[in-house]
Amino acid sequence: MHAIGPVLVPVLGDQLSPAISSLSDRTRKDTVVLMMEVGQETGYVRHHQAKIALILSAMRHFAQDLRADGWQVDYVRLDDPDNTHSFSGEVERAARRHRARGIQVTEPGEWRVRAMMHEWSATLGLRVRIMPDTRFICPLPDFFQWAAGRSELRMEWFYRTMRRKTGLLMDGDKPVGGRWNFDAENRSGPEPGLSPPALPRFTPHSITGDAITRDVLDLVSDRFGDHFGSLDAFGWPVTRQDAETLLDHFIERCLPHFGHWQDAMMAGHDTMFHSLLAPAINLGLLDPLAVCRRAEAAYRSGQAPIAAVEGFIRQIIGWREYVRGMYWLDMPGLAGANALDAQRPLPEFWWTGQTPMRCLAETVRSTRENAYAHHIQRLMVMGNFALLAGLRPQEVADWFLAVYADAFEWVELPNVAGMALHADGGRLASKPYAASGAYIDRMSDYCGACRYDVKRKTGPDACPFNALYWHFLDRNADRLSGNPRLAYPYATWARMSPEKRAETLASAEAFLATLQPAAPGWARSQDCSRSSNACLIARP
Ligand code: FAD
Ligand code: DLZ
Ligand code: SF4
Repeated sequence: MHAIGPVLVPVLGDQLSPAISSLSDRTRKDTVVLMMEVGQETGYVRHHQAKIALILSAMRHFAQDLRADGWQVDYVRLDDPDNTHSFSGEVERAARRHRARGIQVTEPGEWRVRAMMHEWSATLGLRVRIMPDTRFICPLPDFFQWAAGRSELRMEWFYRTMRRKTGLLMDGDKPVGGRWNFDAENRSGPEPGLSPPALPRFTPHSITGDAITRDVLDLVSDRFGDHFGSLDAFGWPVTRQDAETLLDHFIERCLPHFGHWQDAMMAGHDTMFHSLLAPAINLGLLDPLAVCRRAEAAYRSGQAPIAAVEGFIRQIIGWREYVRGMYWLDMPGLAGANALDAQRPLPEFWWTGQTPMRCLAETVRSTRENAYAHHIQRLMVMGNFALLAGLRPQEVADWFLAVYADAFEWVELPNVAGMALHADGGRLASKPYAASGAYIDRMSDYCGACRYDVKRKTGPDACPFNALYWHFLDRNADRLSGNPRLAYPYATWARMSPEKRAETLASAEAFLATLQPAAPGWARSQDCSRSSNACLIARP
């Protein structure tokens, strides 16, 4: 390629930050920004309709902002007849179009995409500079150094290094309030009369409407109307300004109660006191450190208690940064991990929501309507069920990647394979998050109106989580009974009479036999392994 033109800067759909590293040292006159709507990304899993709409609308708004700021933006739309529908195909076409002399790009959030980028230099014959994603607080080399030589990679220790590094909630070198972690004061179950605030909704429901979002919603319902989920309640922030408004709402109305009700679940209250900021942060509309500084300011001005603010900041500079490090440390193996040899197919009701188990039905409903469920619904309802029922990790991970607006593999996979399913053999969590119905009953108001009885242990009317819990421990005894954190439940299981144990296992087996496997094609329309580039086939 005869290259005399500008430097081409591809900006991916989750790199929508004006401070993105790939633009940091570029001049406007010598740069073409390339943004690409491609079938490969809309189709490598069959994303929730609202997730596609959110990303495409946010991309189009970001391109508009960049142009207004003087950048030349080459924007390839999904309906462009010449669209090759892959990042690599579009980068190649644009490099020719602009006779680019080189490519500069911020590292992507997915292993699959990084593998593509590594091929560009050879296939295009151009210099390709891949730059670190500086929106994360912990650079990957620092994370790898932190992990090197440690036998246990626990989030809590990593989190303390992040507190020291950022100075968040620190008094000199001491944590504010004398403790690093205030979880003991958090995590209450729901109380009668508790009324979480209504959420602000954004375009196109605002009075002025938003032509970009309306166009995108039409495009998505035309092209992806057969994907899981609904667009009816679409209200995600698609611009920086709207994301800031959501942040204001969270800081004022929700943060003061965030910790206390962090794990509580109430039917019909899909968002409780959660922030809903993950999509905006993951797309780049909000800076995670700035979000944490706003939360800290709320504590320092007396607007929110330390337990709430510490709990919230831990999720972002602790968990979020930690899972990102673990993803890059453990890929590509993490995508195929299955330490508990779980082989059951994903049940159909994960897509349809048609199950008499009210906790699961409520969570799938919220997921379908909003592309959202909060953390404890993801972990202790969907994840716990998948763990106890022994669902195949790769099918569970595909589901999570497809259905949530905030799902990108770097954050979704460690949470699913590591935190929820223990498929990584305990690298991320020191014990599986396994729980019987009693936990869900304590933390939610679901059980009262459920067709199952949470107090019954066995039989067709018993809450299925109860027998499944023991079935899980029993079938994994070789792998898990040596874990000191599971000594108590294993001792309890051992104390049960052989008859009671047999009845419990039979009850679990009877329930498992009723699960209908999902029809093929809900999550993926082609054979596409996460750790390969097999899904490069264009899917317009
Ligand atoms: P809040 O409850 O308000 O929390 C504040 C912020 O903390 C979030 O916005 C997020 O940025 C961060 N955060 C909290 N917990 C985690 C965590 N475990 N890992 C990383 N960041 C965290 N989060 C995603 O962003 N994308 C995913 O695909 C995703 N998949 C998940 C799958 C499973 C099985 C589990 C258990 C968790 C998953 N999470 C994921 C983490 C968490 O559930 C979501 O970040 C959170 O529910 C998003 O809603 P929120 O913005 O209202 O969060
Ligand atoms: C998730 C997604 C979707 C649905 N569509 C696009 C798209 O058309 N163009 C784009 O640049 N990015 C999209 N994305 C986000 C990418 O999948 C994401 O940037 C990579 O997976 C790297 O994290
Ligand atoms: Fe879920 Fe069991 Fe409670 Fe029903 S009884 S809502 S299945 S925990």
